[in-house]
Amino acid sequence: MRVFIAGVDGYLGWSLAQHLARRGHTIGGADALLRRVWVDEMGSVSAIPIVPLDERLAAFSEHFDQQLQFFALDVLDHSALRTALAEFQPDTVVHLAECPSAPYSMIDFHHADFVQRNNVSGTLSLLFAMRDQCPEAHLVKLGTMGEYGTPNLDIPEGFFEVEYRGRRERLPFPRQAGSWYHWSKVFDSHSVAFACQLWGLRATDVMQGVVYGTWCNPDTRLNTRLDFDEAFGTALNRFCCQAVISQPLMPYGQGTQKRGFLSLSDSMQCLGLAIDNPPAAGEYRVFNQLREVLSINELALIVRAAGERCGLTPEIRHQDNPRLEDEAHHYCPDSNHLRALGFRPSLPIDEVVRNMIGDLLPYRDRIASYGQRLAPTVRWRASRTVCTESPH
Ligand code: USQ
Repeated sequence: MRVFIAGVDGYLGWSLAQHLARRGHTIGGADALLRRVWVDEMGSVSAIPIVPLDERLAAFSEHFDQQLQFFALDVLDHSALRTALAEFQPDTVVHLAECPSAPYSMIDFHHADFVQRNNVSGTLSLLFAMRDQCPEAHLVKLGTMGEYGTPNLDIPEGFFEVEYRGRRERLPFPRQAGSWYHWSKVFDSHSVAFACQLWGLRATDVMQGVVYGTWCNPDTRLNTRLDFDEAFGTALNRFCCQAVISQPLMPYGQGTQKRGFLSLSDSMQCLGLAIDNPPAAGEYRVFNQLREVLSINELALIVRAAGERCGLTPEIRHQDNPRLEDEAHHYCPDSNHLRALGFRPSLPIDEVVRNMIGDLLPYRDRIASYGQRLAPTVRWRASRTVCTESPH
């Protein structure tokens, strides 16, 4: 298949391009390289160094026997996006070109506004461009498990049956997002569902849990980034970096809050399965994409044990929770659709964590020199600064 990855330079995008190329797909992609800019704005770097895009593309063609057709564009640039899709003629479009950070969206008005415009309008731009340039293509849209929040009910995959005043209906499961970022994904879900209904587009909306893991290759130009700053580092990636530089692992609050998790390679496997098994024209389907549910305390214990096996002595130190989130709650999401398509989780989490620590240890000094970026400063209820001017 011809797969167009919007956001091909990111943590998931760069890994996905390689995963799919290895499976015989022809890859094209677009990126405005904004993730590099945002992490820089947070005063941080990727723990695993990444090379400039032209070097990435050169390595890609050497290893995968194809040129990745790259379009330097922002998906908000609607006419550039239309031209790119017209030229590439994808069978599948994977939309990863969004700002993925809850804390970044909670900094102040400008960041909340930026994240929502970037994500919500970017998705609209892509939907209209697909309608006009490749209406048969399958959209794989990255959503988030965080759209659902933590309701006191089991979480189905997108829809549930409701009975109300004697009538029954299949409705979207309620969304109760916990950050301006997560709300942007909720709006996206509604836009994608509506575009399928309106124009007969076909889409898979992937409610992905928190991803962890490195993606390293002997040819380091193929490595994907791994962030650890408070905005772009996810919990387990941050804990591994903390372990490597002997900083305490930092569960927020009681650490009893639970999330769905999956490794980067399991995420690649799941996205590959969604791509290989497209829905019918007009169908909007939702996959909950996670491997297992764990509490943040369980994560910290896994990282501590893995660190000890690697000769480190990680300590766990709870931190006042900067977020507004339930710390004691029910959490039981369904995730049967991908398993029915053949998803078989790969390595267990403790093995992945040991491998991650091994991949990160050579960069210990690099991570340590940005170690102060691990401390949370963005607070959900009171911002760290009052910015009157937008950085964007
Ligand atoms: N947490 C800690 N300590 C840390 C960092 C996080 O205890 O040092 C806690 C948070 O309070 C939260 C949980 O870990 O309860 C997850 O936080 P996170 O920063 O790993 O993930 P989150 O902000 O939820 O966002 C990440 C990705 C986002 C994706 C989402 C999936 O950045 O793009 O949508 O995971 S989900 O969480 O299922 O919504």
